[in-house]
Amino acid sequence: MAAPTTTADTALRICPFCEATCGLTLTIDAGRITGARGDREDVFSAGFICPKGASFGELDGDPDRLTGPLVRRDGELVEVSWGEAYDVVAERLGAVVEAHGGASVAVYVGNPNAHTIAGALYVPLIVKGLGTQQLYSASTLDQMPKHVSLGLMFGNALAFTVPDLDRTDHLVVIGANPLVSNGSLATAADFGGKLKALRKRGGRLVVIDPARTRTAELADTHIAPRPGTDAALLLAVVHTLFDEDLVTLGDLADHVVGVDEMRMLAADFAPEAVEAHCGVPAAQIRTLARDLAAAPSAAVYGRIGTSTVEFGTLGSWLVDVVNILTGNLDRPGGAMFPQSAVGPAPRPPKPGKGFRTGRWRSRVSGFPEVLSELPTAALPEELEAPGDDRIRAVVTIAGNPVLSAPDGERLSKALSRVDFMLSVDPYLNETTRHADVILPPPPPSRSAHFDVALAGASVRNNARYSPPALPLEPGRPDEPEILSRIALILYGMGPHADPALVDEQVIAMTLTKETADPDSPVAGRAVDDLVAMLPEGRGYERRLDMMLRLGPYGDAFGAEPDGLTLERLKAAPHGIDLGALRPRLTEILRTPSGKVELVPESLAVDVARLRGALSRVDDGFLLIGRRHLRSNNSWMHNLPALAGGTNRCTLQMHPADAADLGITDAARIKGPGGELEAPVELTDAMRRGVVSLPHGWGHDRAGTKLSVAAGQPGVNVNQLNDGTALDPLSGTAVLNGIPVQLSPIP
Ligand SMILES: Nc1nc2c(c(=O)[nH]1)N[C@H]1C(S)=C(S)[C@@H](COP(=O)(O)OP(=O)(O)OC[C@H]3O[C@@H](n4cnc5c(=O)[nH]c(N)nc54)[C@H](O)[C@@H]3O)O[C@H]1N2
Ligand SMILES: Nc1nc2c(c(=O)[nH]1)N[C@H]1C(S)=C(S)[C@@H](COP(=O)(O)OP(=O)(O)OC[C@H]3O[C@@H](n4cnc5c(=O)[nH]c(N)nc54)[C@H](O)[C@@H]3O)O[C@H]1N2
Ligand code: SF4
Ligand SMILES: [Mo]
Repeated sequence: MAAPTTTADTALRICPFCEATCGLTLTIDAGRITGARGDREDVFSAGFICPKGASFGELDGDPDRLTGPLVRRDGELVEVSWGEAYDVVAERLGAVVEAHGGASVAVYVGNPNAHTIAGALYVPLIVKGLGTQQLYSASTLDQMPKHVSLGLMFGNALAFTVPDLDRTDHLVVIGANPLVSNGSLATAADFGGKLKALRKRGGRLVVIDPARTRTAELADTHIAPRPGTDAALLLAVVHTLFDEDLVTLGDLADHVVGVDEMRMLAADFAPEAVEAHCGVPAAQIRTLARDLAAAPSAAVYGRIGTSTVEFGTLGSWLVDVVNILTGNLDRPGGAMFPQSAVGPAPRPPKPGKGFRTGRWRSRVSGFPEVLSELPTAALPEELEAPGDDRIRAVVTIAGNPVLSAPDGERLSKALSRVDFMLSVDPYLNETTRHADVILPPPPPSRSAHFDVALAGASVRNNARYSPPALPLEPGRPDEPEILSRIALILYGMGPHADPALVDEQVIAMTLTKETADPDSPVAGRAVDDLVAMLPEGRGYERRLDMMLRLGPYGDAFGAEPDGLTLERLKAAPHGIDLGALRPRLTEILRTPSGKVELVPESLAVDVARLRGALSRVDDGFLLIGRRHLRSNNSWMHNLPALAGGTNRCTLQMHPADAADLGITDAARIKGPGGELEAPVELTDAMRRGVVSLPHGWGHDRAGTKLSVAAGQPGVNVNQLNDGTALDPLSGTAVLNGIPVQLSPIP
């Protein structure tokens, strides 16, 4: 018997597959990832892992992952060398930009960009390089309402209010299912364990969800409202707090304006006035308010079910209004502001410019820009619309909007007609099959990792860095290099220029600005001296080091000798714990008044729209979504270990509803955008009148390379949605609470 030629090895790697950011220990054998387990010494996740993380090796080594670039020749996508692929991008994207300007290029940015260094540090440079106002992302299918409400209330659209899970006495989860999603905009490994610990220390958990989810099963109280009614429900909680004299601002009193306006705004939202609309008894709403007010500390936490709905911005806002009126914002056990190690160092309090939307508008429907983005639900119409200022080319980076966004068929057709489409994506899937060039990043084992985007949403401050677990294959670029080369093309330097130039330019610009800012930790210092202190090596490492050193825990380039640098972080492979969340409202506030604006004007105006909806009590059946522990939006159905079993694309409905309609095994579902047929799963966990179908399925299209997913394609729920229903303040698509008609399939 031949002796083994290699020995098994291990490497630490933060998992990039959801917001929990668990530290994993990967097993490596013969240059492949053969296993993954939770890293017990990780300062943040302490050994937690879920089925997706455990499948790291399978995902990393999926034979359907693209190993090299594809370029369309005579209608067919063929493999070419990296050099050739970049040349095609330079020529074709360059031609579009030269003839029509970067503004004629639309960019779609998908969810995994929130989980990669490349997404955080390089995607913005491409958007800037184009100078386009045609920016679309998964945010308008997700959390944009929260950005808007945070922007309006605090003057800071990125300052997430996160429940202090480890210390709260009373948690209200509305429209989230963290036992399955593993938490979102509340970065916590082992969310379920934290909820169990809350109950064990005598705290209470309330879950508000039309479905009795796994999270609801764990709760003391489960409230099951009609979908789409969270804003009315929360406004009735606000009403009750005023009505029963339960408002206690505590330490917030000096920092909040608009309390009286809030009282008036909530005046006609008594629990008794909304109970029919919400489908929740008034007494239950009053109890919800009283318990929140009585708890020593409490936090309301809302997510997808509160966000991707008709009144998404109002609901997201009211979550924090309740946190404020019960005195729970910015205090331990309440809703707090995390402090990212790569965020800016705190500056002295000062009034800001506030938050504005609508600096430009979409061409067809006139939707306002929000955080420089237009609604993804409007992308099909924007692509179809003729005119000299029409979209000529599309770039997608880590996104699959054909399945994730409303009316993918229409989007699919429109994408097939643009002059040029470039996708940066490891898979040939429902969206990228339309591309003229696909540039695949290497598998995650060969990328470095730092959670730039998620560190600002963590329930405990921490910093962790994983270098690549395996080296890049010879000749294969990593994603920072791929995106840098696209940026170089847009800067007019050509794709073969040194990608380090991109990073050096960012570094020079950032340090020039910082050294000129009297409130910066490096105020007045010489840029060259600071640049000389950055480590040799890859540009992203130099940039991360710069960000850490300028950040709130940083060494300020030597001025704080014990402070954080990338080198120090690398010396702590299980991460550095930076402590529990601490109050920091005054650092956050950048409203013109310098106070929390409890009732921003545009929100007060939108309450009138909500008032108009209260008379709606019975829309027939309403469709909502759901996630599965072994899913990740549209892109993990190709792994045998994750797809199949209970992770299937079924319509869940209450047995009594099914009996009424004569539905047994399968149903036809008709929505505003189309019709589908799906197998039915009967469960009394669904509220009567509500059905649920997961998203990310519908892998039955020609021209993709998803051999496992194609075997069990499921149907695309978003085909039921025509995309016309939007939350107007944020441009976010309504993905929950869609009216549908159901009929049996004989
Ligand atoms: N396993 C797994 N994990 C994931 C993902 C995945 O696909 N699979 N996706 C990741 C992503 S991109 C995100 S954004 C997060 C999302 O994280 P979560 O928001 O926690 O995930 P969901 O499971 O969508 O939970 C939304 C809940 O809202 C409920 N709901 C629907 N409509 C309403 C309503 O009108 N009111 C109320 N109160 N509830 C409603 C649904 O029944 C559902 O239980 O999950 C992330 N994690
Ligand atoms: N009906 C309904 N629709 C929904 C939702 C819902 O709850 N209900 N949820 C919405 C939410 S919250 C979200 S976030 C969106 C997600 O919307 P998208 O981000 O558009 O969709 P994903 O399925 O996450 O697609 C991710 C893409 O990134 C690629 N990818 C994976 N890793 C990498 C990487 O490291 N680099 C690059 N370049 N590419 C990579 C994958 O191959 C895939 O093509 O879907 C939304 N759609
Ligand atoms: S919970 Fe999220 S971060 Fe943790 S192992 Fe699972 S997918 Fe990875
Ligand atoms: Mo998301």
